[in-house]
Amino acid sequence: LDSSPPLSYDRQQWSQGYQSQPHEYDYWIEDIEGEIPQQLEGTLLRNGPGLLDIGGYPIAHPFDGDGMVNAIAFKGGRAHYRNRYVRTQGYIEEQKAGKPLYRGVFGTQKPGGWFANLFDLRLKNLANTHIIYWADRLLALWEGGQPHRLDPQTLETLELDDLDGLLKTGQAFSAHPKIDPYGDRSNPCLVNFSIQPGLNSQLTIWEFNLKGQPLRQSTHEIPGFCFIHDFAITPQYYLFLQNPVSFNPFPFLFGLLGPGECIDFDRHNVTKAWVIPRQGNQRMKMIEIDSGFVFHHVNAFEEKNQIILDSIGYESFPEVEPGSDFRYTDFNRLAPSQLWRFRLDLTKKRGDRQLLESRCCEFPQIHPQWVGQSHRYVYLGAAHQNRGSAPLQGVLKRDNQSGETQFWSAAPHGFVSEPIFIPQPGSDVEDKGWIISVVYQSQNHRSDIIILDAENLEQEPIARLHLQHHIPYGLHGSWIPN
Ligand code: 3ON
Ligand code: FE
Repeated sequence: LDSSPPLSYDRQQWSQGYQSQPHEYDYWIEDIEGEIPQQLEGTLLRNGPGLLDIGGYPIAHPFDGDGMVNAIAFKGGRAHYRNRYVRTQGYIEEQKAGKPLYRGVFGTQKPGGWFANLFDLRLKNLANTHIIYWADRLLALWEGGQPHRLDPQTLETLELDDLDGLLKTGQAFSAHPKIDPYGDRSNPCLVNFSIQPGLNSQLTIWEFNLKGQPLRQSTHEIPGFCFIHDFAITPQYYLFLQNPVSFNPFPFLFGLLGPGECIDFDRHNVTKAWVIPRQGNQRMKMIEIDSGFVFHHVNAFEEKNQIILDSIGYESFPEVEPGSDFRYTDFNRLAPSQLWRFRLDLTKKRGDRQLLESRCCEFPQIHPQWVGQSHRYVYLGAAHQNRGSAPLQGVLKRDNQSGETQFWSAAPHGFVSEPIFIPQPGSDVEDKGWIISVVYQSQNHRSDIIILDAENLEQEPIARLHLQHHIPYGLHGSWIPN
């Protein structure tokens, strides 16, 4: 007997959100329900795969899609929409050729079978994962290569940026930089890393001041292969989880699989948490924990001799089955991603874990002033049902003090993106502000920008901005205040 509740979504409707959006738009949004708060002034920038096919050839995985940047600018109660493709070398060449010319990390192959892909180890820098604005530079990020710098007004692609010579040609710059609100003598600083994977992996970490000048740089040798998508910071430490995975390069070399498909989860091994001091000559510490697989962290903070780390954990690496089509994902066969809390004891060098929230969730966000500090609230994209794995259809807010949650849902036809928290100007209350999310509305194949009251998440949206078209499911974004 199947006792599970009826699905809160239709799989066919969900998969329509993965249709390409080849057009580039530039218009004032006219179709608005509710009112845009006058105090909401700034630009929401979002990145994500915009093309799910190249000249009609379907790509194998959404993470292989060309980066399309969206800018929604709010001013005086009005909103303007613009999207532009990042003119990466691969995008330009492939659009001209009308077919894939590069292999993707997650399994996209050039047409012509394994022979056409044999020993072609070039990867396309997709610039599709995140977009940040720091020290007058607008950067589209992809963790396998250098950032692309864009024009902040027009979103035109300017150049592959080596950050004033800091990055070597092709060197990675992760897609998950952190802003430490007080890191540079009480001023904000940007912290990011680069991984060069191998039998031993090289980890480089940088900190930049408000002018974009490097404050610190350090390099660390991590034993074994690393696939590290995100990290966390506290005032004293950088934190990296080395997931228990191994890498077998041969199917990639021989033209059979993308490198991301050559990663195997090793369920008999544990995760290594690397705790690296930001300053001084203390050595890095390694603490073993049982975490499953982690892409994203919520935040970390110090508590006496412990570090608390909140992360989204999967029971194992969500491996892509070769030959399977992501458009027909059977969510019932996937393990849900859930909110976990890890306690790393620095004196006993031990770690334990606690499940904070069992509902399937991803894309965690907090108030930016609480990065590295004990945060009370976390916002997440979450499934409508509180059990099992499912697409993200709502926004979940969790109060870590009381354990209470609030949930706003776009089900059954809507599918949400990463919820971005925007602090209300002049307030230092942790949940005073707005949540903005892009919601794909499958019933009319268009996207809405919704503005929620972060304090009272379950109320009707303050405003719902109807776009003239859809935005394919995206990855990460930033809020840039005016
Ligand atoms: O040997 C290395 C292996 C490897 C995998 C070489 C490498 C550095 C080129 C590499 C590349 C990794 C890359 C480029 C990873 C890119 C990841 C990416 C674009 C996105 C990751 C997203 C993660 C999550 C959890 C997304 C969730 C989405 C939803 C819940 C649904 O909408
Ligand atoms: Fe990410």
